[in-house]
Amino acid sequence: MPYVLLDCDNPIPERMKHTYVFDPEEKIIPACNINTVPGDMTERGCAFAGARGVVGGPVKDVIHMVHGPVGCAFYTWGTRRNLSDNELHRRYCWTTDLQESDIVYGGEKTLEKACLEAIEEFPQANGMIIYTNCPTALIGDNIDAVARKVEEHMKKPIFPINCPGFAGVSQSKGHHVFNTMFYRWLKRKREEYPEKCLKEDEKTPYDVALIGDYNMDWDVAVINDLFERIGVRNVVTFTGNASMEDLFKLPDVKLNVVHCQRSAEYIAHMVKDGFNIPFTRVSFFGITKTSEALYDVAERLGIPKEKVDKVVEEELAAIKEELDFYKSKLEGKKCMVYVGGPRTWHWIMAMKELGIDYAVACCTFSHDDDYEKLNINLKRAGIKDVLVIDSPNEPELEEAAELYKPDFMLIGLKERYLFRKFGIPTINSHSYEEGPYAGFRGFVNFARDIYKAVCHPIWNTIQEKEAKFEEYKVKQ
Ligand code: CFM
Repeated sequence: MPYVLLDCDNPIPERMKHTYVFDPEEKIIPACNINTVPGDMTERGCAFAGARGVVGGPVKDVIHMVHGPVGCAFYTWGTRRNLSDNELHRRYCWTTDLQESDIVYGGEKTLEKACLEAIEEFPQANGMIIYTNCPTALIGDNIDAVARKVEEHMKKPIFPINCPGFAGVSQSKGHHVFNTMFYRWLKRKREEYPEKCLKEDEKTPYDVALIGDYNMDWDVAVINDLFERIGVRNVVTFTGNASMEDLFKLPDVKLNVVHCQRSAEYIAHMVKDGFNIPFTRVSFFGITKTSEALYDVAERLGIPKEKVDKVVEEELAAIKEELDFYKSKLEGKKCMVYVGGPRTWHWIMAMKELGIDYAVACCTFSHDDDYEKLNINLKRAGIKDVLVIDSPNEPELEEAAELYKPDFMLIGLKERYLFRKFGIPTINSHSYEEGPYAGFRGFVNFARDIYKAVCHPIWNTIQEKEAKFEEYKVKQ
């Protein structure tokens, strides 16, 4: 039986179907993307956070107006380190700061006033995204009507998105809602603003859109550089460092290249159905995956393989020495990974390339297809006995760490202090320590950050202290 019940889950046995030990001979998909069981202190985020913080937030040149109480606006304002080259981006937090009287009498007027004020204050903004959250969705404020009215005044595109926190079981629902609503809106708006679309004579046979990359620490710059060198032009990234105008060009390319296949594959499907543009799924983490991605994109666009050979060769030569050094330090170490979902499998080969054992994989909001990919990639890498936990809570993470004794954890900001107190080095795997981590050169940064965490002398000091303490206890 591959499913396991961790000791801490004795009071909530429902958690057993979320927890399994990977066995390549068995086809296991855990219970996932379902309601959290009462009593399980989940670490999941809300649907609003998925829409505002993950997919919408990186759009760099718009006013992100959060219609609701100020807390949701502030919490999703500065939580991810997605960078851009626009001065407006992430320097300001816009919200209607809803009060009790708005809840009683309706908040539409307050929203309209806030939008008009923001437009006046920030004439450089090239549009607006208006988000609802739980209270404004509950009272039924019509943000679409307000958006239409304000857009007449602003004369720039305004995208209203109704995605309150309670729209789904996790932030993953927010990704989905953003994709769907944005696509439908974009299809209409392209007719209203034809000048923002790519003209026929501006198109090339080598145009792609990178779907589902949010420019963590300039990952997009690394990917764009590789694309350029093999002769591919990235017209727009959905949504890392994207401007509103860039996003209008999403359906004007030859191929969509999907990086994060959880948060953004939805829109790739819709663009395929609506505009007949094919898409391909890739990963840009580690040597194998990045090379495969480049060969795949080149093949689909009719670019000769030799062109990619040359770039891969150059890149490998450039990173070899440094990478060999980190590998020599990290070989045989054991890792535990806890991220949203896709990166658990994006990083399997990357860890293998560094000689690291992959021991535990935890996902906050994965769906069936993510677990399928996790299992396929583990199998392909010849790894077994990996403990997998869907939407883990803190006691489960602690127990997993206790059982598997990882040498380090690829984990987020919320959990890292706890595990550091346990003496386990951690690397910020969401917005990175010092990225970019994508592509060949990014992989060296990733390896360096793991090395810096794992081989830091502080851990010896702790071990010495612990040994002394043990000695002391024996003497007592
Ligand atoms: Fe996609 Fe992401 Fe991820 Fe994600 Fe995220 Fe993220 Fe993630 Mo943190 S979009 S699903 S909601 S790859 S912020 S850049 S690292 S949990 S595995």
